[in-house]
Amino acid sequence: MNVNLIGVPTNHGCDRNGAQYGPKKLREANIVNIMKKSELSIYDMGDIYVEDIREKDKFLSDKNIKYYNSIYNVNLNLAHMVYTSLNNKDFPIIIGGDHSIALGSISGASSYFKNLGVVWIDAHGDFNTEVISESKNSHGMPLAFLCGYGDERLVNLYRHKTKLHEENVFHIGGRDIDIEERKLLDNTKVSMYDKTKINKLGIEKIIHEIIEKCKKQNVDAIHISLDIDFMDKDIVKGTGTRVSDGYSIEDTKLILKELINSGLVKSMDFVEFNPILDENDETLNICTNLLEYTSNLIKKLK
Ligand code: 5AB
Ligand code: MN
Ligand code: MN
Ligand code: MN
Repeated sequence: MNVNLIGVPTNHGCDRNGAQYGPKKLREANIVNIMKKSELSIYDMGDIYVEDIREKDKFLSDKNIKYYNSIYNVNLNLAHMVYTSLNNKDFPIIIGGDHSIALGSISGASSYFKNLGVVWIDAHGDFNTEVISESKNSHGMPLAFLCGYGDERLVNLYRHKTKLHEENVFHIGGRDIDIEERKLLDNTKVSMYDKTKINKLGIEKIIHEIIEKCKKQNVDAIHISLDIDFMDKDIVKGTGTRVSDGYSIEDTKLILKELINSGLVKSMDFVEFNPILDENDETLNICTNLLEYTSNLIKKLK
């Protein structure tokens, strides 16, 4: 199996300096060679091009979304890159950048697979539309667009259709969801595994339940979208929207292990690392450790 690393150096979805340096920082920390230790073939496909835009121009598009044109273009190119990688029978790992890029990666994956499942691991819902979002930051919106809510051009990005069936979407770790966002989510068939459910069932059981549902619903592949703010705010200093009462590195690894060992996972996002906010490379080391762990899991599949 070949893994394709795809960098997406953008902070246009979070409007906060630093997230755009995630791919560069990880490469400088030798991420490619670290992942190669697993004896997987890792190909660094480089970065998706992200335009330089002055802050004062962020609302230039007259849309209710900051840096709209850049968000559109980056995600469109990323969608094609991910589609091409999957079409080549490779495993794309998309390195952010903020979480707005999951719109592109999942648009690509859902164009390649007939019935894609998504596991969204995140402290936030990422289910705002441009209408209900207070921040107008699109990293809080991608899952809504992918389920067919919000800006028409983004909903129809890459292929003219809604990308995901709600019953194939599984959200884990949500603990900071906006009021209107919550109302919207409550009217969907998205499965939410929050603190109460996680405490009651435990992570292993939850993942088994997700995999069973995916199989029953004839899901042909799972995409993991991992926002590192799933972990507790004291663990990951190097991310822009930290939330307390979160999860550990071990919890994150357990999710990755149970999901990837199912053999259903075919692509993954790794997002929201912000090197500027990091302290003593602590979050950098967590990221390299999690990515190394992921490569070892993928390697063992063969
Ligand atoms: B992240 C907030 N809900 O919409 C918003 O980190 C935060 O990709 C979004 O999960 C956080 O601005 C987006 C308040
Ligand atoms: Mn997110
Ligand atoms: Mn988040
Ligand atoms: Mn964030």
